[in-house]
Amino acid sequence: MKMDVLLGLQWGDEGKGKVVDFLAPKYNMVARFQGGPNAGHTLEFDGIKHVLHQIPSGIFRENLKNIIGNGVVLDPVVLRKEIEGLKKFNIAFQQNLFISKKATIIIPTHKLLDAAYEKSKGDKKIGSTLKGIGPTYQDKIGRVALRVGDILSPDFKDKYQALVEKHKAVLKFYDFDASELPSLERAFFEAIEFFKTLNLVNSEYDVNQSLAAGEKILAEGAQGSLLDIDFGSYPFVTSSSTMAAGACTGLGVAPSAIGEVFGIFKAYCTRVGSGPFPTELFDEDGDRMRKEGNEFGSTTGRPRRCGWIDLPALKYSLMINGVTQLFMMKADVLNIFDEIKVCTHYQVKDGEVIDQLPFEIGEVELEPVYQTLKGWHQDLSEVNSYDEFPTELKDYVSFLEKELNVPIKMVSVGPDRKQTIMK
Ligand code: 2SA
Ligand code: MG
Repeated sequence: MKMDVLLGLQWGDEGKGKVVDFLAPKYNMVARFQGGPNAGHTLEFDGIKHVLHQIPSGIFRENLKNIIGNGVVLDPVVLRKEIEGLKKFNIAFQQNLFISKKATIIIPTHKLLDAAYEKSKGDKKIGSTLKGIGPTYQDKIGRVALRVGDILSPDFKDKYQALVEKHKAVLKFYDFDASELPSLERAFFEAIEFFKTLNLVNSEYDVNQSLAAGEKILAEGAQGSLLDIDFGSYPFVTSSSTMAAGACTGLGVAPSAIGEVFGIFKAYCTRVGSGPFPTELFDEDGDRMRKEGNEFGSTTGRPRRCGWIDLPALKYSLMINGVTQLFMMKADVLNIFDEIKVCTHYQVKDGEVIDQLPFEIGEVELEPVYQTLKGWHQDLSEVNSYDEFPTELKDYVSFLEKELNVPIKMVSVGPDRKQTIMK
């Protein structure tokens, strides 16, 4: 069997959680391969809205294993809170949740460092979620990080202390107030004890054995391709590999074992945090999108920047990920518009018209070149099948499919599980 990969094609918040939850019954296992508590995956069913940060979005389905892979950075305090918050739903964590011993641990000073680095950057800040993601991956690559398996070792506290001393020196360099640390450490060590009660495994074996046994796995991406550490708008990116290839390194699965690559995109664009966003709207249309789409960060509550769909950026994501199927989310948010704009090219200021993302995307001024389509101006909440879609929405879907050259298999018309229309 092959492992399918599900990814966001924009700057995160495309609606990945909803799609994983929707597809989950077809799978035996859902696995997270990168990112950490900076993710906020929203799922809605039976009138309840759930936001997951570190736990894979397959957790609400019975008889489905959920894996947190080696590529993830994990905050034990957040994980504990998340698991305790889900207790009332009678989820069988002992049977259904498995954590890689090779996943990296976020310790309290990583969060302080995240804040110190951001502060030192002034108005050039990344707009990090301040969850400690960057500093933790930095330590992983620097070969000094603590991994989940380390918590079982008798010298865990010594290893921890050695790392904290280094961090303290850096915090001092940045003249950063670390007086919060003792209380953060108390919560951290309590969470570590809780952590020891969970299934800590060599998940690369679980994943590969499951594939060998003919089971189906869905790898669940977090953030989006345009935030990828290599291909995103560096330095305004997250610190992990958010692309399809990241699922191989983040789980220990061979590239030849990848099956479908599901690309999730919004019918428009949003971005939270700093960095280039060519189609960003600063006018009333942008405000209407934010309001209609409830575009506020599910982890930090920050208002998201909004704009029209960006085809050069989407095509780039399709290229680096080898996407085989597209899922379009939040089509209903565009119900309110008379006209729908699609950015097909960029006009470089005092330069040529291009359809590729330039290396200097952060420095050159790009004016989007739009093609305008007619809006459908119709409520979609009662629509049950693709045939019932208004013509203008069908035209929008066909236009995108033609441009992107990948089939759009599903269109989401609302937050609920049921508001998912297959094509
Ligand atoms: P970080 O914290 O180091 O990963 O931040 C680096 C950049 O990556 C962006 N980023 C995100 N963008 C969209 N959604 C994310 N998750 C949360 C959500 C965001 C929230 O799902 O709603 O609640 O604010 C996410 N995580 C990281 C971040 O904005 C920086 O630009
Ligand atoms: Mg999100």
